[in-house]
Amino acid sequence: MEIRELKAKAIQIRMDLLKIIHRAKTGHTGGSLSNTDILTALYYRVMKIDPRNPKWEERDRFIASKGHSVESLWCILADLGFFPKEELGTYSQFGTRLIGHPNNKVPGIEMNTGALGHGLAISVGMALAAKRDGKSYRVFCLMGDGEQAEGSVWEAAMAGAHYKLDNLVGIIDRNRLQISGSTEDVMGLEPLEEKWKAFGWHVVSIDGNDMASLIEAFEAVPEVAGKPTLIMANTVKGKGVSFAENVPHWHHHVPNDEELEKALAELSAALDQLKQEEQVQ
Ligand SMILES: Cc1ncc(C[n+]2csc(CCOP(=O)(O)OP(=O)(O)O)c2C)c(N)n1
Ligand SMILES: [Mg+2]
Repeated sequence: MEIRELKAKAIQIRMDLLKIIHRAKTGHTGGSLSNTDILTALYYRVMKIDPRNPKWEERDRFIASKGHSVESLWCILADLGFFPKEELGTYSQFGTRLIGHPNNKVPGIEMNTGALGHGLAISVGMALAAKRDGKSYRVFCLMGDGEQAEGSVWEAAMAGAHYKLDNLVGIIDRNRLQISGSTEDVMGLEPLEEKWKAFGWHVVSIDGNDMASLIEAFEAVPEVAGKPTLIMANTVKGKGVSFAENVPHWHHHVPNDEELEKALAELSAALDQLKQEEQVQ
């Protein structure tokens, strides 16, 4: 997909995820909106995947370490045909596969995640397995910035550099908020990029809601042979919905009827704007 198509797709995914959260009356709205552009870039352009063959051995792997923001992922997997789109209506209902965190009973999900701090260690193992098996697949692991307070992240970071895993890409959704407020108030992280560099990673810092920057950063991997890459994706929590942006309680606030209507109107206006820009070009 081209950049303009990816931008439109990300808006569509934001609309879909708001609808499923509203219907289920539960979800992690802010973090799903902040990582939508990252996931859209990966799933519609960067990763080698085959929705008709989810267990294809050569596939790139994605680990959603910040598993709570699963709604954008469910909407993307459904849109790509990993499972029927109608199933999205069962999200968080009794007996569904589409629960509030990634569940490996769903095609396209590699690993059950949701307890923060585990995804990177799993990703290190997968990337090491690829090297040892002589395979060319890459492993992409999306972490939260609040998640960086977990010590296990740093053990995995050390191992990733030790084993020279240049097929491993860590992405931090650096939206500067976690569940209870600013990351810097809850557990100061800065200087975060320097910490990753000190742990032996190649660090790239970008606007994580800008599609062109995401594609450029992902397509440059591996920029440094023998080093894992860390993409610091500077994002806005709640991105795309003006009244949710940077508002801590939208971490798991569920839009009411009025908020949903307003949010969908804003997003469809953004879609119209994109179309107009295309016509001008
Ligand atoms: C081990 C663990 N402790 C606590 C939680 C509860 N929890 C869910 S989301 C969250 C905040 C995560 O913040 P961040 O990583 O910044 O994610 P984002 O801002 O992208 O939503 C917490 C503490 C959890 N899922 N796992
Ligand atoms: Mg955060």
